[in-house]
Amino acid sequence: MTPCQCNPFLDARSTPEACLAAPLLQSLFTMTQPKRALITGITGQDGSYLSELLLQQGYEVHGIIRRTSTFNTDRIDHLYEDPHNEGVRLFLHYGDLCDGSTLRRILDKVQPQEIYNLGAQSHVRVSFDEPEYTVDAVGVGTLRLLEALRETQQRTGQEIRYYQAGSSEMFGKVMEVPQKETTPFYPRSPYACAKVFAHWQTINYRESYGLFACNGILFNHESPRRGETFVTRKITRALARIVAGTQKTLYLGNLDSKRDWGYAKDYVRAMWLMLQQDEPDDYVIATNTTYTIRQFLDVAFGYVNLDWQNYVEFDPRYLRPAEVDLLIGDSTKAQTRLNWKPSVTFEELVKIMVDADMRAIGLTPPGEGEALMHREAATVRQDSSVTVDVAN
Ligand code: NAP
Ligand code: G4F
Repeated sequence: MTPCQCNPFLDARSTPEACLAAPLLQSLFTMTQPKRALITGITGQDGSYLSELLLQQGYEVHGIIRRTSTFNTDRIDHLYEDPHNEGVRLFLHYGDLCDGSTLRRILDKVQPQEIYNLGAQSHVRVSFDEPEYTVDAVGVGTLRLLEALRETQQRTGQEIRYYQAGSSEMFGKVMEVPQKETTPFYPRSPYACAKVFAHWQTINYRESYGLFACNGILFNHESPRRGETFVTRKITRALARIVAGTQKTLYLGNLDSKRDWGYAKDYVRAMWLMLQQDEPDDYVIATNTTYTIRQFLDVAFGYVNLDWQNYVEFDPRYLRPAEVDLLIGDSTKAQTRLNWKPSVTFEELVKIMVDADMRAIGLTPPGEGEALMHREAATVRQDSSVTVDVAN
């Protein structure tokens, strides 16, 4: 009998029948292995929530982190375990979107089935101060990752699905209200221009090489883990200090721009859903509502019975050379095809953030936001063995 050479799941004594059954055995083996995902930007707001979601789904999660002189893993510390322990499913690798050879090496080693490209210099105002670096990390970084993916997939023959973290900033000086997948882009910052480049590269790789690559066009999404210099978190953090009596004034820029603000946890679910579909596609993820910064201030300060006008002052340093005045999304496509919808309203989001920032500095918050978080955490605990930090 000629021994079977064609499949590692068979040994030399396998019969021809077993050889025919080998593909089935192999796919059964693959099905019982945890899926492997690789996340760039795992230490960011979205990276941390996405890691939680994937671990809850049973994935093995690999994240790329940058070497820094101080620890930058605060948002994922509650998920991290010593890799020497048995059963660990979260692994971190040093790398950078500006370093293509390292990206290739990591892909080669991890061989993920899904990649979520969330890494970015994501601050719009800062992108005017550091345009070259922003475009390198956000734009060219995406291209480096897509190339590494293409090469790895070609070499291994194993499909790698790709998610690109696109932004509503790409709509910029909006050509249509509300904005949907077909609305033309008009980017207004180095960051947004780089995201447009990354968006079209993702489509180009999908169409040229048949990659399963999706663009999420996500509108602003916030949480207690939002970076401290984005306007929502800057407000809720300052408000907590004002209540504590340790801060008197909050300096802000343009209060008239409008944003479609959602809850980050809802948005990472949409990323995952995109990669579970039969076909790759691009989706707007938004709440379909819009509010000014003033309205955010009204709800946040009103929640603790304060009038923001007594505390907020204008500082022109927070203005941008070009502003995006109005963002409001139309996420009908995602709601219809992905069965995705936001679970948290604008008012609820503000309260969640105010409560968390008050609690973080030892105050007792009004509690409506915390009640929402606990309700959600209880649901998650019912179907998961992964520890999730409910206070965050
Ligand atoms: P974030 O909190 O600013 O996190 C950005 C992540 O990217 C961090 O982990 C950061 O690492 C990492 N990073 C920065 N430069 C990098 C580089 N050169 N190489 C590798 N990693 C790098 O952003 P986020 O709010 O979670 O957003 C996630 C993604 O979605 C970003 O691409 C953002 O542009 C996009 N997006 C966000 C929103 C939103 O409203 N949040 C909306 C639309 C699109 P460090 O921790 O070391 O800095
Ligand atoms: O909170 P922001 O800095 O967010 P922005 O510029 O909308 O960008 C965020 O959302 C994008 C999605 O649309 C992401 F792609 C991007 O990565 C980032 O996550 O500013 C929101 C608005 C702006 O109009 C800004 O001019 O708030 C205004 N603003 C007023 N005072 C301020 C301030 N923004 C900041 N960061 N700081 C202020 O003091």
